[in-house]
Amino acid sequence: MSDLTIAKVETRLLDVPLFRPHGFATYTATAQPILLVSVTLDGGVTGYGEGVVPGGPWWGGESAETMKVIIDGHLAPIMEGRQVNELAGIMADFERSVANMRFAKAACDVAMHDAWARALDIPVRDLLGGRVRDEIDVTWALGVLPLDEAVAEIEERIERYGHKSFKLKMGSGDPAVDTARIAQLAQNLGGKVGLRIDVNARWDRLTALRYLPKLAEAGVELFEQPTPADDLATLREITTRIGVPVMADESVCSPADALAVVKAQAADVIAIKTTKLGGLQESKKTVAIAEAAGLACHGATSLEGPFGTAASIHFACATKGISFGSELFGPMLLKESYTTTDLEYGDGVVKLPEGPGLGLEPDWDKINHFTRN
Ligand code: MUC
Ligand code: MG
Repeated sequence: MSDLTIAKVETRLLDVPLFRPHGFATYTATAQPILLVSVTLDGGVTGYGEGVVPGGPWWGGESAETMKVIIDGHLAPIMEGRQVNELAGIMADFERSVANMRFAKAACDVAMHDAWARALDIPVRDLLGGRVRDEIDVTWALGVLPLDEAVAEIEERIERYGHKSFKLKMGSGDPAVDTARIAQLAQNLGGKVGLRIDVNARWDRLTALRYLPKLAEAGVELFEQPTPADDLATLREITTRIGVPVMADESVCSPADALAVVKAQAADVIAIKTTKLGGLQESKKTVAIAEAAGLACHGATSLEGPFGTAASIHFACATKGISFGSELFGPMLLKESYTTTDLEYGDGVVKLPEGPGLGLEPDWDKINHFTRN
């Protein structure tokens, strides 16, 4: 077995254009900043992770730039010189030295899983408990778009990739106008596909209680984080009063947050982003808590590129509790990717990439092209 000593940790900022702008509640992304983290072992093997947030610091406060500072200055020195199969010990040492910063820790956690699995010549899924599934449903997300553009994109995505459900971003404009747009879209689609909404925590209680029932009437099948993360009482009120399943996203950024949501009976589904939760091990703990309480978990995305998305696919393919499909579409939103092979999307699913580690190899020409000077 090759030497598992971590020889060096490197980071580089990439700016990867999207094929179209992606409008969130308070930010519109036209490119995705991605911090590519490389962990190289003495044995010569290199593993990759991605420091990614959905577009920028509006979502949770971290950004690719803050992650570079934290990893270069504080997390890399903890990793270098250690054995990569001390991963749990390294992650514990992260906690002693750096509070929070879970997106940054997740990038390191994934890169170490990739390096370790490659050194053992096994897929990352085997380090996470082994095979549960080989593919997972993929919901496609539309940013805030005018009705006709939304219908056209949905029809095109159904045709090309067979998506069976779609997530629609809300929260950026007048709630009445936003709600009418989504209700009309639901009517135009006539139940052909599932429609979900994500307000990214930007509606207050009264707005949510006023407009979510209209979206329920229109047939929306899931409300993702309609109201602020810390207000679990309102999330519970929405969950119990309106009857449409509620998914907690911003409310759950750690296993402890998941326990709080369970105790408050505040949601039916938890969005499992391996990024916001601080990596694959922390995500396993979070799913275990949700599963024990009968909550479903969804393989969620922070719009990662290929390496980060592959890590979440390996996670979902090794975790029975990811029982509510996924939205692991990140690489499809990029105008171009930066690995020598692409993840395989089709018939509404994405497949687990074959091969050791994450199953993808870097395309250094593309990476150099996207690297920020
Ligand atoms: C989020 O909050 O869900 C996931 C898909 C999308 O369009 O936004 C991200 C972040
Ligand atoms: Mg969300």
